[in-house]
Formats: sequence, structure tokens, C-alpha cells
Amino acid sequence: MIERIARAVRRLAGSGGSPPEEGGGERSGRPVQGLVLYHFTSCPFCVRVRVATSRLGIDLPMKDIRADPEARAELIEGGGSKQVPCLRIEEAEGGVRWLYESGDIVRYLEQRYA
Ligand SMILES: N[C@@H](CCC(=O)N[C@@H](CS)C(=O)NCC(=O)O)C(=O)O
Repeated sequence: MIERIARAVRRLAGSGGSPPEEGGGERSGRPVQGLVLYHFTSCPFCVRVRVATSRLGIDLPMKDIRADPEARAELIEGGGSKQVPCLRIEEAEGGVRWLYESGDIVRYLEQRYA
């Protein structure tokens, strides 16, 4: 129980989620496929999304664009803007969608995982 609370606190503080490239690491919820959240720790809109992932009990892979310059470059090149949060979605049909706006990201996650 205490470990579960500690994991939730770490997630909300910005260090939660699985490192997308590593596949291992600490798991705190249901794994999800084909999604990566681009974020940074102190961004309040990113906190809003991380709170939603915690509430939904999903282990959303995350990339911190302030800690990882390659992730920042991927976001700008793929999504077209450095704004965070941004959810990279691999579509079932094979394409990739970059979803900006915390409200839209939370709605998308709720529709898929609530
Ligand atoms: N309306 C957006 C606001 C997001 C936003 O302002 N994010 C800031 C960080 S807290 C940002 O990325 N600013 C840099 C930029 O917009 O290029 C949302 O709800 O997601």
C-alpha cells in the first residue's frame, strides 16, 4: 500500500511512466501500447495529464523534453511544435497522430481506458 502511494507521488511529480525505449523499469498500472506522452516535470498542463493516467491506472510511457534533447527534437519534427503535453499515438491503421492540448489528451485517454 505504501509503495503504491509512493509510486503515485513519483508519477505526479514527473518521474512516473515507463521509459519508452527501455520497456523495463517500474510499472505502476496497466501497460498501454503505441502511446508516448511528451512532457516536462513542472508543466502544469502535463501534471493534469499525469493525474489522469494515475486515476485511470495506466502506465503511460513518457519522454521528458527538458531532460532529453532527442525527445524534444522528435516532438518538434513529428508534431510540429515544442508545446507539451503532447501524446504520440500510433494508429491501428499504421499512421502516427500527435495530439496536443491537455484537455484533448485526457478525453482521449478516458475514452480508451476508463
Ligand atoms: N492549452 C495547452 C497549454 C500547454 C502549454 O502552454 N504548455 C507549455 C508548458 S507549461 C508549453 O509547452 N509552452 C511552450 C510552447 O507552447 O511552445 C494545454 O492545455 O495543453
